[in-house]
Amino acid sequence: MDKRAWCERKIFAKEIQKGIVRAIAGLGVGHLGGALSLADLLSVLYCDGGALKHDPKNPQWKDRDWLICSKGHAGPALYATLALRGYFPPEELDTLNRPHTRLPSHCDRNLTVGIDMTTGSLGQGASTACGVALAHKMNGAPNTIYLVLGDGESQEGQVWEMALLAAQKKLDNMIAFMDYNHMQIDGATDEINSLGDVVRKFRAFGWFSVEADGHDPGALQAAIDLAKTVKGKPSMIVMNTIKGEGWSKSAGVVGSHSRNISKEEMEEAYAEMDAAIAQYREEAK
Ligand SMILES: Cc1ncc(C[n+]2csc(CCOP(=O)(O)OP(=O)(O)O)c2C)c(N)n1
Ligand SMILES: [Mg+2]
Repeated sequence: MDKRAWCERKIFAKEIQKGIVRAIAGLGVGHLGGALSLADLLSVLYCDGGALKHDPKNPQWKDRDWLICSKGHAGPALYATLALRGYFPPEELDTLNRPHTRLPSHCDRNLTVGIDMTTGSLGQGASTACGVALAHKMNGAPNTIYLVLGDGESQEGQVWEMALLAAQKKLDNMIAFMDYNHMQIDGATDEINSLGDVVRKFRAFGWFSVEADGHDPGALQAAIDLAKTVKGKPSMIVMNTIKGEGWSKSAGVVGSHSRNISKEEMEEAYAEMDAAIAQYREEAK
């Protein structure tokens, strides 16, 4: 990926992060950390010319790729992304989790245009993604099914049941990402129930599996390109990320999982994100 494309993706990721902060500050509280850590991936997938095939004007396009965010508490990250791509007006971010909103805190395919699967009960989205990928494969359909898992989420037995079946069914139309931010709701994943060498574990389950820096758009795109060349196996891209990345008060902080954001803090976070955008604009020249 050339420098310009890399910077464009970083800028789009920062815009996503600003949308996340806007939505959560609007309500006053929300799942910040695990939303911010996904911004670079969502940028690589959804930016103009990104990896995920979609059409904001035709969200139900049958040849589109799917994104199933099994860690459904990261809903604000998807909403910020979809708003930037014109699925709905950015002002709607201010309705996050309020009565009658179309943007509940956890993803709901029946409420939000552009959301492909209802998620929030950790582990379930893994199974639904596997089912959706299997159905598309049986139909010989061209779609890629992208799945996003959390690292804490991957302590769920359901994830490993899915891993068995996806390999058995040779689901090479499924590319999964683990947002390996090393933190779950109330502590470090390694201290609570370590995943160990998760790349090797997925390989042992019959998957193609690689690590990538989850904050480097070039590394993410290269891993996706590689996964797309794999035949007869599902792919797992383990993204090394920082929970709460993008704002000095939340980066690497366990308490960023779900936290309050005041209007003053929103401005602080915006200032850091705007400074990063200015720097990437400079680098892109
Ligand atoms: C089955 C289930 N158990 C518990 C929860 C409550 N819960 C929501 S988020 C979370 C922590 C998830 O950690 P991780 O997957 O690492 O997410 P991230 O760090 O990306 O926010 C928990 C325990 C849930 N949503 N579903
Ligand atoms: Mg985590």
